[in-house]
This record gives sequence, C-alpha cells and structure tokens, in this order.
Amino acid sequence: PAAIRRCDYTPPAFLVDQVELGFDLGEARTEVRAVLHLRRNPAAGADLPLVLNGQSLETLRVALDGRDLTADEYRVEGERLTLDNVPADAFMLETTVANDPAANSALEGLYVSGGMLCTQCEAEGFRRITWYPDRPDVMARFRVRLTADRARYPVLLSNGNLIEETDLGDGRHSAVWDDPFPKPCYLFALVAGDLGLVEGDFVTRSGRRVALKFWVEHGNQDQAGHALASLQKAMAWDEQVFGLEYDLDIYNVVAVSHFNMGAMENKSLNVFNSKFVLAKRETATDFDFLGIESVIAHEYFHNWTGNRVTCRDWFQLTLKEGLTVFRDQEFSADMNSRGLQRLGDVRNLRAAQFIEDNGPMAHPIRPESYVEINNFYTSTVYQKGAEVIRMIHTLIGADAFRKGMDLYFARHDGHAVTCEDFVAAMEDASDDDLSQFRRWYSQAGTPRVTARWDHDQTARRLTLSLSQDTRPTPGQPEKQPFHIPVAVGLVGADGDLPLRLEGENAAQGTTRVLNLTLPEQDFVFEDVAEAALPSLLRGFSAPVILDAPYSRADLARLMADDSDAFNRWDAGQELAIRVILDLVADHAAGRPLALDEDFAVAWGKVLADYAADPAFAAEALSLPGFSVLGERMETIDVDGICAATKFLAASLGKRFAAPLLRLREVLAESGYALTPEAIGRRRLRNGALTFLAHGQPADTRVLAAEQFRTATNMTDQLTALSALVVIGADAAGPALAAFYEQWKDERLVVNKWLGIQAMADWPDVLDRVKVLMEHPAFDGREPNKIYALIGGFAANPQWFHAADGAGYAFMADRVLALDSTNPQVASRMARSLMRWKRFDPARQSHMRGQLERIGAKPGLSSDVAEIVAKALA
Ligand code: BAL
Ligand code: ZN
Repeated sequence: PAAIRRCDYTPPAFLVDQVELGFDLGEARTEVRAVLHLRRNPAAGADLPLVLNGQSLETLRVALDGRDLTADEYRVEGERLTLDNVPADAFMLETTVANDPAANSALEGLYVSGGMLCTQCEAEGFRRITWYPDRPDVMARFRVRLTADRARYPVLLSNGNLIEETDLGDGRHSAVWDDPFPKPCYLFALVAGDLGLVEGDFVTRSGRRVALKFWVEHGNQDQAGHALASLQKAMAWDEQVFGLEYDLDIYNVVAVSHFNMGAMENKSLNVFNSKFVLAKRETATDFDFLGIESVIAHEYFHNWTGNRVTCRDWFQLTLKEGLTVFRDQEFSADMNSRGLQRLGDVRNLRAAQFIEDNGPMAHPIRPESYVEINNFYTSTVYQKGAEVIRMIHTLIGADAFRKGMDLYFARHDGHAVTCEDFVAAMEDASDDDLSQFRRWYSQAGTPRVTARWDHDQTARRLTLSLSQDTRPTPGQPEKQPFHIPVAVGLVGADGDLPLRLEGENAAQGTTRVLNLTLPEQDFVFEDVAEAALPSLLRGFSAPVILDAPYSRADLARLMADDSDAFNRWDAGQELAIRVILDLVADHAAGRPLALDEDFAVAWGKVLADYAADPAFAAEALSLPGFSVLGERMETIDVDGICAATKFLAASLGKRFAAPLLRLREVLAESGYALTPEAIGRRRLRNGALTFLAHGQPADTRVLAAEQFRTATNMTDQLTALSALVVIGADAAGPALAAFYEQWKDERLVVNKWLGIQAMADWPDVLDRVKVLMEHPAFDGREPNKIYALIGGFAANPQWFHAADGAGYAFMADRVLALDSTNPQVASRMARSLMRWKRFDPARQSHMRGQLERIGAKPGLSSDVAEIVAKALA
C-alpha cells in the first residue's frame, strides 16, 4: 500500500454534526444502524463526493434523507463507500451493516473478549463498525442505542450519559447513551457483558459528584481498589496542577483480557487491558501497581489532552500522546519519588527510543509519512514526545508552561488541532522564541552533544565548549542544529559552586540551563577558583547522547558528590558501562575476565551506604541492560555482552555476599506497605537476592526457595522465582510447577509465569517456549500471552540471538502466523528482527533471511509489510 503523507492533508469534505447509532448486539452477528447528520464543510471543495470508510462490513441498506438508495446510486469499492450526488447543504445518511465480532481476531473495531463485547477504535477501528468519515478532525455528537440479550449482556455501556433503559420483554433489553461532547469516532466505545462493579466517587472542586465505575470480570472485584484510588488521585492532581476538572457525572473503566494496547481513553468509557486495572498484593508486583497508577492517570488526563482538544490528523499523534505522557510522568513523580521517576523514565527512553532513533524505523515525533498508522504508536511519538514537552517546560519555566496550557485550551477546546498550535500557544504565553526548537518535531535521530572544558586558574574562569551532531536517519541525510537545553552545574570540593556566566553581574543559582543552538558554542563561567567538575545535562534536560571526557575517577566523584540525583545515578551507570565494555573486549580477545577493582570499590560504597536511601541504592546498584550496552558498540557482540554482564553480576554477588546477606536481614519486613519507601526497600532486598543468585548459586538456592514459599506479595515471590531461574533449571523446576499450581486461575499471574520461562538463560529455552505454546496457559488470541511468551523470548538476548539463527526462524514463524489473525501484534513481534544490520555478519544473514521470508508472504498485512520494507530498505 502507498504511504500517506503529512503534506497531503486536506480538510474533510463533509462534517458530521450528530450521529445516531443503533446496535443489535450478538457475538456472531451484530447489526449496526447509523444515522449521520452531514453537511458540506465550507473549508473544503464544493463539488467533492461523499466518501465514507468501512472495512469488513456487510452492507444491508443505504438511505439518503429517508429514501432507500438503489445499488447504482452509491459505490462500494474496497474500503470506501462513495455517493457522487448528495444535497448541496445538510442531509441525513442512513446505513445498516452487519459484522461478526466473534470472527474479529484483530481486536480492532467490535470484538469479543471473554464473553463480553467491546470495542477499540483508535486509530482506525471505527470503520470496522460502520460506514463513517473515519478521521479525527470530524467531530460529532453521538447518541447510541444498545440492544442485547439481558441474561448474557446485563451491562450495556457507551460514552456520555445513560438517558434511557428499557426492558423489551422478550429477554432483551436496551440502553441509550448520549455524549454531549462532540468527538472524533476513534473515541467511540461500547461494552456489553456480564460484569462485576466496583464503585467510588470524586467531587470536583466546583462541586460536581462524579460516579467512578470500574467494571471487571466477576470475582475480580477485590482487585480494582488500587485503580480506583489512582483515578481519584489523578482527578485531584489535574485540578491542582493544571486547573482541569472532569466534565461529566460518570466515568466508566472496563477491564478486558484481550487488548492490543495498554488502555484506551474513550470519552467517559475507558477500556483497559486488565493488566492495568487488576492488582492485589498477592498477584501484582510493585512495578504493576506503579504501572496501574500511571496508566489510569494517563487515560484520565487524555480527557483534556486528547479528547476535549484532539488531533487534526494522525501525524499529530504526539500532540496528545507526548503531552499526556509528560503529564502522567509528572503525576507519578508527585505521587512517588521525583528522582526515581526521572531515572526510570530515562532508562526506558534509552532502552527503547534511542534504539528506535538509531535504526530503520527512526522517525520524527511528528512523522512525515506512514503506511499503517498503527505502526506509529512508538516510543518516539510517546516517550521522546514527552521529552520534547519537558524541554519546553524547562525552557520557558513552569509558570509560562501553565499559562501556555491555559491558552491552548482557551483557543482550541472542542477542536482538532496540530502540534504547531500547541507550540504557538506556548510561545505566545511565554514570549520565548521557539522557532528553532520546532526542529524537534521535524527531525529524527538522537543528537550527540560533545562537551569539553578548560579551567583557567589565573583568570578564575571555566570555559565549557559544547557541540552537537545528529547522524543521518532514513530520508534525512542532513540535520540542522537543534535548540538543546543543557542544565549544568559545577561540582567543587565543597559542593556546587554558584554560577555566574560571562557578562552577568552576579551569580544565579547552582544549576543553569544553557541554550545550545549552534553546532558549536562556548559558555564561560566566571569566579571559578578551583578546578571544578562540570555536572552536565542535569535531570537529563534533553534527550541526547552526552559525550564528556570524564575519567573513571571523575565518574566516581560525581556518583558520590553530585547534588543532582539523576547525574549521581547516571555517573554510576556510565562507569558500569565502561567496565562491561572492557570485559566484552577481553572476552573477544580470549583474555580471562577480571573484576575491575575501582568499580568494585565504588559499587561496594553505594552498598555500604544504602541505608540513607534504599530505593536510590537499588537503582544505583543495578547494572545496565543488553540494549543500552549494545548501543555502545559498532557491531553488537551478543556473546560478549552476555558473558561480561553475567561475569560482573556474579563477581559482585560473590565478593559482597556478606553485606548483601546482612542487608537482606536488616530490610526484612514484618508487614506489607505500598509506600515509595517500602517499595524501595523491597527493591533493594530483592536486588540483593538476584546478585546472590548470580554470585553464590549453590548457597542461595535455599534462601530463594524459602522466600518463594513464604512470600506474602508477588514482588517477593516473583523475584525469588527469578532467582531460582538464574540458579538453574533444576533449582527452578519445582518452584515453577508450584507457582503454576498456585496461580493457574489468575490469568495475569500466569502471564508472568510464561514470561519468566521465556527469558530464562537456559540453552533449551526455545524448546521450552515451543512446548509452552501448547500449554493450556497459552492462548494465541490473547495479546498479553503473546507479549509474555513470544515477546519475552525476543527479550532473551542470549537465546533469541542464538548463533544458529533458530530464534529468528521461530520469530518469523510467529509473525507469519499472527499476520493472518492480529496484524498489530504481528507487527510488534516483527520489530525484533528490524535491526539486523547492527549484528555480526552471520546473525545479519539469518535475520535478513527471515525478514525476506516474511516479506514474501502473499497478502501480508500493511502493518507487517511496512516494518519489513523499512528493515530491508
Ligand atoms: N490512545 C491510545 C492509548 C493511549 O495512549 O492512551
Ligand atoms: Zn495516550
């Protein structure tokens, strides 16, 4: 299929003022009657035909202003319905279609999940429900009548307010929902099912009582409390921080098991992957609890940034996603620990987005073209998009940012707008010039910022020279310089120095944001008496790769003395990366591996000082992952990285066994709490167990087995199980069996069980994964299970990348099978093969061969075809 280009945007030929939808719901057949009140868009051409989108629909009736049309009065060609002759002004188009939700394995449009009927319309799923101008800049009021069997579907939900319920007397019933807010069709939703309810409320600051309703499978009501509390916190936070109130009397959230994404922000009827709703301490890890808080907030925040103000077209996706991720990150920072939140967000960015930006899928946060929009729900659009918003916040300041948000809503509430509209509001509210900054929206690639410095003792002056360079990305051979905010401090012998830049009369604070706008720029700090060490990019003030000539001693000093928590952590990570890369080189040269003494001392010091901040210590002690390490190599040395990382973890675990064991005892808890402090202590204590499992496998087996048996929460139980998996298949076997027996009725826990086995560093892991695909625990229609087992295997560096190519062949088989059932999920899995050029020639050849095999499938979905074409370009 041809690419769709941003520059080809034209306004819609017709607008829809009001839609009435009637659903006669059934699993195998649902009939949809749609009445569209249309009129010509004065902003578009006067003689354009009416073209509606539709996919997999059986068209039963088309009528114009009440008159049935004959087959020669309209055309259905592929996925378009065209009427050449429509009235000059307003008119009413009626269609009746049938579709088959049970056969819908793509999970877009109307489908079945665990006996309930539900929908997913973003980005272009609504066209699988009825004929419609399926584009986000057509905003209409929706009134929806749902009719269904009462026993099977007692709960009938759609967007807006429930205005009528009727018992039809024949075992069927109906409900009418009316949404007073005009919306694009991607925000439409319906749910019909037999569901349990958990209710709460929230009173807005202007006194509106909002009913908060969480709908879950019967029996799961005890697992919705955390999600409900998270929603209440998010509603209060958005009022306090952005002055944004909820605008209806009801907010529904439905948890479903079969869902391609994490969740969906449909107006007043969020549909969630159950993974981001259901949690209790026995079944959910601390990480799960934090994820729920963040995703619940994210979808809620979309009510303003996404729903009230939406996107003009899908190229603008980051307008709502980057901004909403920024908002949910800030919310989580306020609810938990700002420092830890930041380093977690940056770790994710580096592990996924930096890699995307340095490969065949590199695209600007506002892409210029796409074949399949589903392929652009990427970490670039989301996470880098959030970094771009954060940089605006940094550059113009919190007050101006808030004014900019207010102005954005004042100008655009109820409209479908562009990224440019957002930046213009920020610019107008701040009087700052963001013209060069806009390049972050149009240029792909991660800039590399190189820093050098020189201290002139006599002149008491430190000159910091910064330069920037961004490598070419597909379709963008030349890059213009970015506007990069670089937050800088100077670490002296007694802490941060006050900072006075050349030309200023007095020092202003101890962290300054420098505007790097040229390819090379010097910044001069005055009154610098001692040879201070620059602390650069504090708080990770821009999504760039920093190249600074720190010695290992400098890094150890920053680890210990930097006032910026992010840079303290980052200095430790950089030190660990250098040590591991040296080990990789030793491995490649056949030299024996040895523990770096300076690193061991620095690591041991963090361990010894853990009590000051256990949560931070847990982060500082953890080692960088495979993808971050691979990014630092010209050719990714799979075996070298795996050998080096395992060696380092084992060496540290062995050498520091005594303090690690002591720490576990000191941090042992009698009770369970879900506070940031308790989470931090658990993380450190469990991190210690993992190092011990690597360092002293035989001695740790009993300890891990004991923790596994006695754990009162999933964080502890799962870590113990992982530690046993590290120790070996013999040690883990009984625990894996016991875990399944204990949790086989909890789908989400079973997914953890699948994932942990897929990621095991065991030579026969691929065979085990194949066997698990036949296990009752697996269901090839459920994305969560595919992500756990197949996605988990793709995240197994040693064995997915097995030198014989068997892992790649297996993945290609999975992609080919999934392509026919769920192209979105197939496309995600196909991405694991995309970066073949980064590996050694033998692996390159295996991966490329598999990509070619996938590409040769007749009728390949546009989702997978786009990924394969970009990979092989
Ligand atoms: N809009 C798709 C799901 C999300 O980003 O919230
Ligand atoms: Zn979102």
